[in-house]
Amino acid sequence: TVPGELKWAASPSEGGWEEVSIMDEKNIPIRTYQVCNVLEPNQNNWLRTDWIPRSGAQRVYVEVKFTLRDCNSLPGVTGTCKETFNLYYHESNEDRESYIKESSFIKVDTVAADESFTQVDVGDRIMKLNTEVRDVKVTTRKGFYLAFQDVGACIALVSVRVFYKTCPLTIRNLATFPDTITGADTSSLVEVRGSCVNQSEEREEPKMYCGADGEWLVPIGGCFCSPGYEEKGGACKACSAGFYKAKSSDAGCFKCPPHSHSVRDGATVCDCHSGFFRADSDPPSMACTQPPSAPQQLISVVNETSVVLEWAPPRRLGGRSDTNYPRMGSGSISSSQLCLPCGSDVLFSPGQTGLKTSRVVVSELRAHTHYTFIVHARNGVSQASGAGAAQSVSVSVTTNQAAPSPVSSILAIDVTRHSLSLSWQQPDRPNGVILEYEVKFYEKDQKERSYRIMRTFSRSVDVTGLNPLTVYVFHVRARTAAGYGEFSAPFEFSTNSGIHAVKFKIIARMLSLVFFICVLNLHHLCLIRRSKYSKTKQDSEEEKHLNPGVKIYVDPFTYEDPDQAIHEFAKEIDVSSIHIEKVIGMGEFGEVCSGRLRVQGKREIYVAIKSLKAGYSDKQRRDFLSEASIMGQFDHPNIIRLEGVVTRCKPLMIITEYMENGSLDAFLRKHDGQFTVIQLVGMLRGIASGMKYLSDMSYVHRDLAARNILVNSNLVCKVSDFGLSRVLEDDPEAAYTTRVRRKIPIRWTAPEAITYRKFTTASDVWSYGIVMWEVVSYGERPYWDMNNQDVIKAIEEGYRLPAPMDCPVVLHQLMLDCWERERAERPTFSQILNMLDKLIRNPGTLKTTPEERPAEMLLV
Ligand code: ACK
Repeated sequence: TVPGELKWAASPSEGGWEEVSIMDEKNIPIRTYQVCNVLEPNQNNWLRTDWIPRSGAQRVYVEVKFTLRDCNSLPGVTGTCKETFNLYYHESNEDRESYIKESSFIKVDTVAADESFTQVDVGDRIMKLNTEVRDVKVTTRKGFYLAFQDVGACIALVSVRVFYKTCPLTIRNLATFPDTITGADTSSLVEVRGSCVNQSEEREEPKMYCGADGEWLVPIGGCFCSPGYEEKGGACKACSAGFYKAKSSDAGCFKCPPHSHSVRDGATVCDCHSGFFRADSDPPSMACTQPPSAPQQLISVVNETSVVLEWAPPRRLGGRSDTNYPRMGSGSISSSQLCLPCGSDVLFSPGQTGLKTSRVVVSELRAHTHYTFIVHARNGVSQASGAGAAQSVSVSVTTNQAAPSPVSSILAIDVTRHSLSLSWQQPDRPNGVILEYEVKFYEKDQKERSYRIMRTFSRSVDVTGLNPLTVYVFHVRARTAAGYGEFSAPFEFSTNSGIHAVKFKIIARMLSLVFFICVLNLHHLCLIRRSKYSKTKQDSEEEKHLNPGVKIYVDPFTYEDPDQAIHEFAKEIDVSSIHIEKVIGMGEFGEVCSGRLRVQGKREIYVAIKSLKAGYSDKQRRDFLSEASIMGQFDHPNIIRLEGVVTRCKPLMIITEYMENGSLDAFLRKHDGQFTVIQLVGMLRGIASGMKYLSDMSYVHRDLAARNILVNSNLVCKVSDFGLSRVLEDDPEAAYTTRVRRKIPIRWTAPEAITYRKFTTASDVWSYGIVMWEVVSYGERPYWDMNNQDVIKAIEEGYRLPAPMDCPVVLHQLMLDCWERERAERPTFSQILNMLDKLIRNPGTLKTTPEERPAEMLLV
């Protein structure tokens, strides 16, 4: 198409390639380059094109059209005539290179003619045109030159076309892929990322590959039309009015659901008609709905201090199924005619909020009080609609008179051989003025077959004329104008043998003195923190009085003959009076069974029987019986009682009172969360009382833990598991410490006992603190699954167990006091007992739980 001369560089410039105009078959003049030196040998004629920019292409195609004479048709050319030419290329950034060495060119191919002709017969307009295409990789420079080398042929170059291939712009899966130049190699695939068409968003990265021949391959991923748009003919078009599309993944536009509309194109959600609403959680496909009308026919039935409320569901549910009664509003009217909230002690069953049913029992209301109850109906759109009072209904009632609630705990403040002095707190809900208390009691062994009743106006009573060393069961109930309330749960107390009568009297006197001082100096005592466990005047006075009469525990191992010790402290029982019933566990020395014991002249009682398995050594026999020798020296309601031993025949047995609820840790785990704080404190009080008794006798337990406390059917806790060598040998919790080859129950043991075996009553107090934690956490394992070494390290670094869930602050503080590093700083069991009694007398102090409990252990 070039109008003038192409002026490609030819070498030699004369006698080689020449630019010649000829007529093509349609008689149109065309330009050609020709060479035809077939008669001369050693031809080397070069023709070079102008510089061709590659324009980003990596592989170019060269299409050559040419004619070529058949050597056979030319006479006298044998040996010199050729029928091929060579195609070369040279890459270059220079667009006007004047001279390029022949050796700089790289050969593409030797090109031969598919068709040759014998005669040039332009007059007949017959031309046999050859078309040959070759491709070549050009990646190193901005462009290239092509060259044609003739070595003695008769050729006319008619056209040279140079091109590259692209995969053309296309849209696939709502993604546009641009016009893309193919790769450098014939096998190469060019990875191309598509871009989402207008009003669409990526579903998964859109990708395709451009193949070497300009074909798109393997489409992956694609796009979705955006909310409010749907696909039409490869593009995204807006939803028309009355339709919506909420999510890009939705298949298309949907008609607006009932009670809603869309006025503009491209709606993503339809608006609710006026008076209709949609809850936040309602899907856009859901019809718009309305709040419910008020509940209907609210009726109330008063039963003493309870009210049963019942109502019918609202007439209109608003097209929804999630109507509920979110909160029972309620208030009581006091004498001042002001409506006050009910308070947290009123019970709503099944609940006060989020009710699905239409019946509620409200109990624990005050007697003779006017109450108003409001029942609200709500559904998912109540909040959105802003509707309030229209959806509620109320009723007013007045409660009746009611009997007082039961007395929650009874304390023995003085115990003698023949009498017990008891005291108790007013019931939590007196429901009126208490006119008198009735005390019912009986010997435990007699059950309720014969009992006595005493009445008193005060909250204490002296019960006299009792048998010594006998367990009595007490129940107390209160009377108001509305009649008697229910009896309290049973509380057991034992008269003593007389030996400790003096001591009990003194303790009682001390307790009342302490109580009197407490009342007088309550505000003063509140200020005392750390110093509260320092020895008070009363304590030292108590010691002065008590010490002379206190029995001291005798170590059975000081006896040369162990049998002498056993017969001094334990009663020999005739095996025929024991009736074994079943095996209840395994001890270190053999089975533990339950059974009955009938001693002449006494009633049959339930007992636990520990036996020594056959094949024992002398040492095992002595260790086994040492427990009985120790236990036999104790006589306290919170220490497991020894009934006797069988040593005269085999197997050897130790008979103790039977504790129906087994060990405390397992018992608490079984009844997780089922006790009131007062009941838990009651258990702790029992253990503290038993431990005080042991410490008064100078006995150091060394293995105080919930697993070594037994519980009877009245929830009375008793300290068990005595012994010396066995104390730490048979406890599965006991581990060897690194410094001493002795087993120690690490998690329960005070640091000084772990480090240098300093076992004292103060180390028992540390263990008692751990027992407190076990009790309040219902048998949780202290320090959870930390290993023993980490526990020792943590304690050394000052960490202490945090308050268990719902643990009153005072109880946790008491635990922390038990875990004072300095053992002299820890409270005595006597002080612990006093503290717990005080808490039981003032249950209000047990209600306070900290605002936020730390999740981690405390640093003290
Ligand atoms: O957890 P438990 O039920 O309580 O299982 C152990 C088992 O025997 C092995 O010591 C139980 N046990 C021990 N002494 C008594 C007892 N005096 N009354 C009832 N159970 C007892 C203990």
